[in-house]
Amino acid sequence: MTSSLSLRPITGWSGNKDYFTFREYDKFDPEAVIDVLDGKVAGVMFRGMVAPEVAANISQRFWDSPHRKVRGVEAPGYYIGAYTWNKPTGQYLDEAEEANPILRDLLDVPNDPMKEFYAGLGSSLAKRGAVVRPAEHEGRSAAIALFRSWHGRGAFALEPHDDDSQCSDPQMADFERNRVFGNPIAALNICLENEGGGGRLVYWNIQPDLESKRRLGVEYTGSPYPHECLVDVESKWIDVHAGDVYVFNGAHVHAVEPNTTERQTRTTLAAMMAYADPQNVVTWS
Ligand SMILES: O=C(O)CCC(=O)C(=O)O
Repeated sequence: MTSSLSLRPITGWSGNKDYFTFREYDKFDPEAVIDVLDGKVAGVMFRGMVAPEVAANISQRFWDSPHRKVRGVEAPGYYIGAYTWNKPTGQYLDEAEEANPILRDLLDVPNDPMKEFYAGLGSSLAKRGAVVRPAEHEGRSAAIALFRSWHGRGAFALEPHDDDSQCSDPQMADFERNRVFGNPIAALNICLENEGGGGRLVYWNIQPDLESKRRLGVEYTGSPYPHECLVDVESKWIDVHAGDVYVFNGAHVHAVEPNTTERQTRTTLAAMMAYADPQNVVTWS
């Protein structure tokens, strides 16, 4: 049962108006992604970065795949890939090892947007003496991506959550990702389909502090934050269309708005990344 104590407003860090914005671009600019990694801006949106036929081709491959799985109550929907949330390192890496060949096969298409994204980001980081690569542990690697289609039927298709709490999960203390904790978490999302209305990203101007996370029991999971705790927090509702690629600081509480009808589907291809040290941006899913 939720106590009135846990429903107190969330406290934490909020950015000023120069920071708390989603900068819009009409083509990919990897330097803008580095601004998110550096914590200079909350989010960046590359409108129409993926051509409609490429997005449609990849989303069709997702829906047709025999490897598509159902995800449970914490984030209802369908997915292909592996996710780190609330599990030990060994389990995640086993799942990543199984998922990576499937993901490579699904993305073996002309103009793979992940390849384009990492090639651009890699070149920009190289000028700073840094690389982007999957997080590792004892010679094993993180999953390269995660396909998802959220289908929560409540106030949100995906409940309000943050992406940085899980980086301090003791179950994964030995995983290289643990080194990113405290740095901005850049959440990469490539929208493959979102026909009709709804499906916006809801993004609150708060990075919850440890006291709030502990009070709500989300210190290591970052999920879910009760809606009641967020009503007074500034928010942005970001329109998302097929072909858009967006990157935002996942340490802020965020959620996904439901589509307007149950038959609509909103499918994205995602990964997360952050500096483990000044020379290494590591990725995971
Ligand atoms: O689909 C989106 O726009 C955001 C997804 C998200 O919040 C997540 O995967 O943590």
